[in-house]
Amino acid sequence: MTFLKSIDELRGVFYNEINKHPSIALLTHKNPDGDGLSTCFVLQEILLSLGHKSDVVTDEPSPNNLLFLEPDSRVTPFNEEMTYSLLIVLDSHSAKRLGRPAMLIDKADSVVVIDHHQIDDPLDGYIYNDPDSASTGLIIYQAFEKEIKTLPEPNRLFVAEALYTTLLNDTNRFQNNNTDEKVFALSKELTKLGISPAELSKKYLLSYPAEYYRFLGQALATIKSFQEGKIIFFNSSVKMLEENGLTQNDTSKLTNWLENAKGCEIIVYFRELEENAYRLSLRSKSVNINEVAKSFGGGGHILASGCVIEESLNKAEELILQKLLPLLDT
Ligand SMILES: [Mn+2]
Repeated sequence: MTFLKSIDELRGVFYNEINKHPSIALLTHKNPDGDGLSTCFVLQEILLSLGHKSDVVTDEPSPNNLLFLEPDSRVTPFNEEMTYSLLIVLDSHSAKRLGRPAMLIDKADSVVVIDHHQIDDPLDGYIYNDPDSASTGLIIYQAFEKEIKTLPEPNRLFVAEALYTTLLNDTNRFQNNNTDEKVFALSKELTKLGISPAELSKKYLLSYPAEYYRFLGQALATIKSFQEGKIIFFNSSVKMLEENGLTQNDTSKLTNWLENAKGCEIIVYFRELEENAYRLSLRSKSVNINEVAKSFGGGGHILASGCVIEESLNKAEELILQKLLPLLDT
């Protein structure tokens, strides 16, 4: 693999690769979100304006809170027969996070990765990774500002809205610690391009069906707190999803609802995938929980990570609590 050290290097590789390969697919991680999927759409628009057709390949339904970006008209569902010579992977750098579309890697001639997660088990390809960027969308704007500004309307407005969505998503609407000067600078640029921040914030937050809120209530009703509320655990079951007509896709971002819980340092959401298998979302205000996720084969960011544990809920909670308690002592 080759680590690209600057935006100029990334641009050089990008232009070289897109001109060399006859077919291009854009991929993001499993449980596509408002950063990964939105940046795929942005890059698809940029590529199109440069005369290159590309497919955004996903293997899952798009999340409800992105419906305003009309994802169904933009994605190509994965199938095992498909093949592309160039893959551009966004908001992820590891094959194990890509789900079934990872099968495209071996068939491809070249892979370019643009990401901002802590490096762990990277793909073989060109990698541009900037953990100091709050979203992958921020990197894309940095790299392709010129191309974005010269897009025709209404494509430019769509791209600006999608980029703002990456900020809403990855800063948890400007509440996470990664909300910095660069986030506001990009917000300003996007506002100048014509987005309505208030409208987008509402669309992104309020597009849930009533059943979602009932599910949320059920999940929040499982809250357990430890160490005087410094650690909060909660969970959801497959049954809760089924009785509300929802899918695993609807479990993303649930930790957001608890992020301002008074005195809370660490939140862990245990979502049941199947019997005795839980996917965990770990969120922290200050301590590094990426190491905890990594010790269970997962990863992510210093303050926001995830992993899967194949145990009963009780056992999974016990295992995690053992790892978390020493972190709060220091
Ligand atoms: Mn991201």
